[in-house]
Amino acid sequence: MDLFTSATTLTSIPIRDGELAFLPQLRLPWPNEEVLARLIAETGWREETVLVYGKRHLQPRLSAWHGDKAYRYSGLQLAPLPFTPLLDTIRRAAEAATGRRYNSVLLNYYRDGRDSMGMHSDDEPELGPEPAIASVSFGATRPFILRHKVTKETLRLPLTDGSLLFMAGRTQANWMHGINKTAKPLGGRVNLTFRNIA
Ligand SMILES: O=C(O)CCC(=O)C(=O)O
Ligand SMILES: [Mn+2]
Repeated sequence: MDLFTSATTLTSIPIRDGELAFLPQLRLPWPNEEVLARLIAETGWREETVLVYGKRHLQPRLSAWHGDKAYRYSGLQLAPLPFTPLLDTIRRAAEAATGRRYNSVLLNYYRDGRDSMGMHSDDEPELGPEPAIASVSFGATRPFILRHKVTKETLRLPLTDGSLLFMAGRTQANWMHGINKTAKPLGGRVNLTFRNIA
């Protein structure tokens, strides 16, 4: 895709009780494949354990947390790494596209279709009552599942290579989201969720 003629404005996705918008291609100074390869090679990936009902489990993906503030997530405290020039460039592109500022990013690396993320909301108190989250994806397309907490209405959004999904307003309060496992032979995918921690 020609980065200089691609759309640079978000398209709103109307949902009940929340705000969602999508940009098919975030404008960056490098091709998506190059960004994916560098993110995989240059990130200090960790295989984190989480506490589920008092038991420790290995998360089915690799992750890394960059920013100025520590972050508590499923009973673990992630010590932040500083923003790298690459992450800062992606952050500035995400800020330009969404009109919001972000001081932190959680990276997740789904090595293949067996890696996943369980249904959850990004509703930690330090994100505020209406968190603005810019979710940027590189590599294999994985469906992003959104489920309304009360109506159980379910949306399935394919997050394609180079895309940005913006979640804001009451989306985290009213919806859960996650990435399912799949038996399809898929390559790697890196997702970055830019957040603002108070
Ligand atoms: O990989 C994704 O698209 C979702 C990531 C996510 O929900 C998170 O980092 O909180
Ligand atoms: Mn999330």
